[in-house]
Amino acid sequence: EDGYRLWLRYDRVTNSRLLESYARQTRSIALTGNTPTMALAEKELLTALSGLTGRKPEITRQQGATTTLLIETASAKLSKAELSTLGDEGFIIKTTGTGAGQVLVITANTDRGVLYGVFHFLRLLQTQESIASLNIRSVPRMKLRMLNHWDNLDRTVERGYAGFSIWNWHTLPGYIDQRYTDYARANASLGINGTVLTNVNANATVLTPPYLQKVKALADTYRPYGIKVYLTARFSAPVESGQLPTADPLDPRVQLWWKNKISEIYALVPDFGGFLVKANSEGQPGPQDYHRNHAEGANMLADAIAPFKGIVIWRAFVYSAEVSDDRHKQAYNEFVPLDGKFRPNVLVQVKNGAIDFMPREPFHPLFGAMPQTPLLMEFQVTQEYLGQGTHLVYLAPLFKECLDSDTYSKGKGSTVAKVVDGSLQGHALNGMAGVANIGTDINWTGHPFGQANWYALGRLAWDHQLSAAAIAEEWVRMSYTNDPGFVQEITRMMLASRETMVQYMNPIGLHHIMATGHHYGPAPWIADLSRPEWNPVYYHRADSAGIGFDRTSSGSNALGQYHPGAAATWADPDTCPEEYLLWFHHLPWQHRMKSGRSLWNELCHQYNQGVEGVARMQETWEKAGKKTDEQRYRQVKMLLNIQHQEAKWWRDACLLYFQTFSRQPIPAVYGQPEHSLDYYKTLRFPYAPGN
Ligand code: BDP
Repeated sequence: EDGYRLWLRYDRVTNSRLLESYARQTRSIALTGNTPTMALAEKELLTALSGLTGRKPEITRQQGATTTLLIETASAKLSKAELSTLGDEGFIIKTTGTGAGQVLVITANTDRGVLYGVFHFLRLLQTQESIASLNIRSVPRMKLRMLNHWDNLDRTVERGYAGFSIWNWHTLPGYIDQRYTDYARANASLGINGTVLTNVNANATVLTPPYLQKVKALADTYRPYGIKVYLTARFSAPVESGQLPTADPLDPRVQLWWKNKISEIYALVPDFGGFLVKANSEGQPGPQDYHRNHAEGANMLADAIAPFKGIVIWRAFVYSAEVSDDRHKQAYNEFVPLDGKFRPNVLVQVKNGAIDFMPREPFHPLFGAMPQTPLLMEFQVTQEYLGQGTHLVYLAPLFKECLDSDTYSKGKGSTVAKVVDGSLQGHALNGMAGVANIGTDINWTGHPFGQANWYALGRLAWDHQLSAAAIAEEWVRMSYTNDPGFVQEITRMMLASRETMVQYMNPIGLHHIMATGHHYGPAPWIADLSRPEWNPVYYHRADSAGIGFDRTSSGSNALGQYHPGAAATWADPDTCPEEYLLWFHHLPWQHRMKSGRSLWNELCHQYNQGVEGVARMQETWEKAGKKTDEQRYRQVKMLLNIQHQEAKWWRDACLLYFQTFSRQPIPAVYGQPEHSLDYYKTLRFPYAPGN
């Protein structure tokens, strides 16, 4: 078990009663339609059922008297009314007829919908559900369900911890690696329907004719899986590859250049999805270089791509050198005034929080604050600030926490999920993206449990109402075993893992105290970087009086960017949930916490809880892990050892450093630091990955 098969392992069903029922229901399959997508559905069924039941199913083109499973688009077995609610991606799996005439039908309005239905059906078998009498209707809650790859053309991956980019641009378009199709298949199994192939820190080379041939080869490969290809557009491309003197979006030569470029792309890739743009952020070029705003930049591209039905996804992660008093406020300040100014084919892509994919952040204040603009959610699946490649951290609880947060923008219940699925403001264009954690490692994601985060992102983009627990359980059953004890223990371990990580890295609302550049490990002491907001000290603000960032009206007033319904409880340290306390408040070391402990003692407590949490994960894995294969058992065991060491490192380095301000002892009940603060300060990792 090297992990390559992901959650599509299709090993033999061990429960004999279910095995028999599955074999009976799939004995005679009729699959009509001969599109490439239907061929994929057929192939998947053959592979899966051969594995799951041990018998190669018979698949015919026409329904006959003996058909037990019917797979077709717009099946006449269902009423027009039933089909009409499915859109072009939803599906129905329904038991029809009775007795000998009983047939299970998988249908949808399109072959893509059918493929999704087939994967759902196979998931039922993989997770040992009864299929005796089914009536399932599933329609994705979001239109754009995307992966963003921060992959460079030289195959390095920004913030990638699983090897190199899966795309070998050098051997494209001639060579289509098996991985390209396996990747598409895994995504299709989750309903992911878009992929941005290139890094947001973009390279204009991808827009040159030879590279567009390579893009075409990938788009052709992905099309049958229902996956559209997108590219990042470097805003200065007209200068770099078009030899124009300017990239000013209002300059007619620039507009013409993009128009021609876009026509060139669509001639090769008729269903090209569109562009993702990072502009005027962290040194990337953008419209502000020409004194134009984000809307003017986005609209120029949007106008050029509109005739082809393409879209522009413009990122709100703006982060320029001229920061205000609080980086937290920058995106809101720049984007809210532009609400209503974007073309209809523009979405603004917003990270879940205002700082940057921290272990815990309150939701981004832009959600709910731009009612006229579709906002696309951006989560980070790759674990840049979340333990990178070595920590077991299941991210669905983080995703859910954000999606379930209430923006109050249209009254109570205006959740972030309703903003991004378009239902709150009636946006037909809507969606969710995850920064991918995929690379050339044999198991795709480096850490075997990293796969669960890819899985969770896809499942939540399809249906954000699924619970983190349900998704974890599915994944465990499919990726490991249906053994009830194993499923229960490992699901529990996964669900607790995110909180544990928060505790040993960034408890009580602390944030951005990791090392500079590679972001690996703790370095809350860093204070000498040229831009203030690059320094951890900017974020924790520890001093002899206390610790935390005052974002109330007496401080930066970032709180003022939230609807009062959300902000009111955060504004008062007595009502603010303690998980956000130091995010919004600077409090004295003696501040009394709900536990009765002082803030300092609570900090010690939380860091220790985090370390103990990892020790519990080790115990769980030790017991339950024996029920799995040797290879992954050993891998996860070693990784948990590293995680435990690193949790202690975080605890000790942070507490020793904060102690220089609190001037109080670490209570004896807790683990004491193994080394001095100076030791931790001198640690260097010149080849830490991902930057
Ligand atoms: C930060 C990463 C950086 C990305 C940036 C972004 O450290 O590598 O380029 O986000 O999202 O988290 O643009």
